Order: sequence, then structure tokens, then C-alpha cells
Amino acid sequence: MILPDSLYENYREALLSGNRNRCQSFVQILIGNGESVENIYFHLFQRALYDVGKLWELNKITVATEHMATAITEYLMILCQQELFSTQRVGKRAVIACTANEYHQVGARMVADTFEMHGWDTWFLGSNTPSKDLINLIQDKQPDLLGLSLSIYFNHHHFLRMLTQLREAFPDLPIIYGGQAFRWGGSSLMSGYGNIRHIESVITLKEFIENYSI
Ligand code: B12
Repeated sequence: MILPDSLYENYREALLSGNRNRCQSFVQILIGNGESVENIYFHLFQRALYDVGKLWELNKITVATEHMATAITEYLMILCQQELFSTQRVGKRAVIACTANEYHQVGARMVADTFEMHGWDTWFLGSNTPSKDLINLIQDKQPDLLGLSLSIYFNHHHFLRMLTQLREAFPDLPIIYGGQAFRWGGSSLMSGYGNIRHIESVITLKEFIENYSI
């Protein structure tokens, strides 16, 4: 996707000023031009939220502005989902969750939506999922794959504990994981957890799903 910087900057300005209607117009134009939802998620929404994070870190915007930008993004993602209803089902199922104490859910939601767009049936559990409840849900839904999201680096121990419990209950379940907690590494810690794989973004996830065979 080639998104001119000027267009991106206009979108970001609308997002930071809380102008939901203007943001919506940008998305409608991109969808109307045949842009893929993955590209919109990655090149527009993710890029803008990463910028929001930098501005917040530098104290240039308030927590309220960050919350507003996140809420608008989640609203726009639902708008994009109108695309999903026509997708033919492929008979595969995925559960997508965030680790305990992990409150960043937008990335995981994008992952669940990407599976849906490829015809998978998904259960997206949102933020902060306790291991015990996740295990019960997996027993109930019997998915073909589990996706786990972790953004906060200092939550690594929650993630590893969750993986240990998951592996005791489901030794062979394919697991994929991602999120900004792994931006600076950490994947070597996963080598003892069997069929598990790190995927960086919705763009690489798309390739993974297209080549996936059970
Ligand atoms: C919005 C936001 C919040 C919101 C989240 C609300 C919500 N509804 O999700 C709230 C207010 C809760 C929050 C809280 C905090 N936050 Co915050 N937050 C953000 C912000 C601005 C945007 C997050 C986001 O949605 N990004 C966009 C998504 C699409 O990107 P993504 O998560 O990386 O997802 C993509 C890939 O990573 C990957 N992926 C992600 N998950 C998965 C899973 C699978 C299975 C796969 C295959 C792929 C995959 O695919 C996604 C799509 O391409 C980021 C800035 C940033 N750089 O992202 C900071 C950021 C993540 N937060 C940060 C921090 C420090 C915090 C707090 C500790 C602040 C505090 N002092 O309280 C708390 C921690 C709360 C907790 N325990 O979780 C830091 C994290 C640093 C780190 N890695 O440790 C960041 C990077 C800000 C910064 N620059 O410092 N935050």
C-alpha cells in the first residue's frame, strides 16, 4: 500500500483532534479504492497508534487523547468489518487472547479480524485473560490454533506461566504469538514450548494464514 505521507498526516491530525467523522471518511475512501483491510490496519491504524504512543511518552499528548485515539481506531475497525460478512468459511477455528495483566487489545483484535477475513471462525477474548479461563474456553471450542498477544515487556513472566499451563493441557495445539513485548527479542525463551511461532504483524500473518495447513 502506498499511502502518501500528506494523507497519513491528515488522518493522524484528525485522529488526535478526535474528529471521528473525518477519520471515517479517510477509511471509506481507502476501502472504496479497493485497499485491503490488512493494509489499512497496518499502514494507517497501527502507524498512527505507534505515533500516539511516542507523543504520549514525550508528554506531548494526554492520556485522554491517547484513549480517544484508541477508541476511534476500534470504532473504525468495526467499520472495516463490513467487509468480513461475505467471506466464505473454510472450516478452521482460532482463539485469540491477551495474556493476564495485558490491557492492550487492538493488535490482538486485528489478528482475530485477519483470521475472519480469511474465512476462519474466531473467538477474540480481548484484554487480560486469566490462564484458567482460557484453558476452559479452549476445551469448549476446540480450536485449530491459539493466538496470544503481549505488549508489555514486564509481563513476560505472565506469558511464560500461561504457556506452561497451556502446554500441560494441550501439548499439540499450534500457538502463534506477537506484540510489542517481543520487539527487542525474547523468542528464544519459547523454544521449549513445542509448536509455537512468532508473527510480527497482520501483514506477515496474512502470508502465514494463506500457507497454513493443519
Ligand atoms: C493504546 C495504548 C494503551 C491503552 C490500551 C487500550 C486498548 N484498548 O488496547 C492503555 C491505556 C490500556 C495502555 C496502558 C499501558 N500502556 Co500502552 N500503549 C498504547 C499505545 C498508544 C497503542 C497500542 C496499540 O493499540 N498499538 C497498535 C497495535 C495494532 O499494534 P500492536 O499491538 O503492536 O499489534 C501488532 C503487532 O504487534 C502484532 N501482534 C500483536 N499481538 C499479536 C498477537 C498475535 C497472535 C500475532 C500473530 C501478532 C500480534 O500484530 C498487530 C497488528 O499488526 C501504545 C503505543 C504503541 N507503540 O503501540 C502504548 C504502549 C504499548 N503502552 C506502553 C505502556 C508502558 C503502558 C503502561 C505500562 C502505561 C502505564 N504506566 O500505566 C500501561 C500498561 C497496561 C497493561 N498492563 O497492559 C508502552 C509499552 C512499552 C513495552 N513494550 O513494554 C507503549 C509502547 C507506549 C510507549 N511508547 O512507551 N496503553
